[in-house]
Amino acid sequence: MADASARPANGLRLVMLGPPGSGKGTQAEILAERLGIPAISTGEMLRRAVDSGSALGQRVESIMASGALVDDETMAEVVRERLSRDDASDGYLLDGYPRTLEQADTLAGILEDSSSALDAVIFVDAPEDELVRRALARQRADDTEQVVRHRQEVYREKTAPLIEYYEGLGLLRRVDGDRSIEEVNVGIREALGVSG
Ligand code: B4P
Repeated sequence: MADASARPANGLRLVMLGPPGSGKGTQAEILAERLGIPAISTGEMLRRAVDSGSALGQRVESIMASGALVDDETMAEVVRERLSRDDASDGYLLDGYPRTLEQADTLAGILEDSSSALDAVIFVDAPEDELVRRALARQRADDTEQVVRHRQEVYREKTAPLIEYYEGLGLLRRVDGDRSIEEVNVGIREALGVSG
């Protein structure tokens, strides 16, 4: 990637990748605020759709509750629409998307259509026992132990291949997520070469 420090921070296009419970949502919000770019969490968007009872929410509610992934076509529509909004025209931090190789292809297409490119993919990881502990401590509706374990399996099967994919593109920045929230945040900023 181009050295992130060589560009204005608010022009960055970033992806936050990691297993459920790795802290990616937590870190995305802190980092996006510091960089002045929107944090776009597909998990959060889907939860809001479920809460509002919209057609999308009704379609995805049981899928999310089971720990499975929402289908790639639906996610493509959701993300394409969100990234077309004005606030995403000058950078964003995608949290939880892409989650499959097909979604990575879709994102590559969206970027190509707008003649833009990703600057970096931040990969935050932690041991599975810690991931499960965090998710269970959070007690969200989709955080029962069975669902949490299933989400880890889905991650290993469908999302983990993205690590190699983005490594191959020279975009991957690995950060140890098994530390305090502040320490992880410092690690991410060091990995990106952004100060502050
Ligand atoms: P997400 O909302 O993305 O859920 P998540 O993977 O658990 O991550 P989240 O960001 O919320 O939690 P975090 O690790 O920050 O997805 C939910 C569901 O939506 C998916 O299962 C799927 O069904 C659907 N979905 C979303 N995107 C999709 C896509 N692209 N394709 C298909 N389906 C999709 O934090 C976890 C907990 O750890 C928090 O309580 C936090 O406070 C704590 N924590 C964070 N950092 C910590 C640290 N350093 N130390 C201690 N605790 C920490």
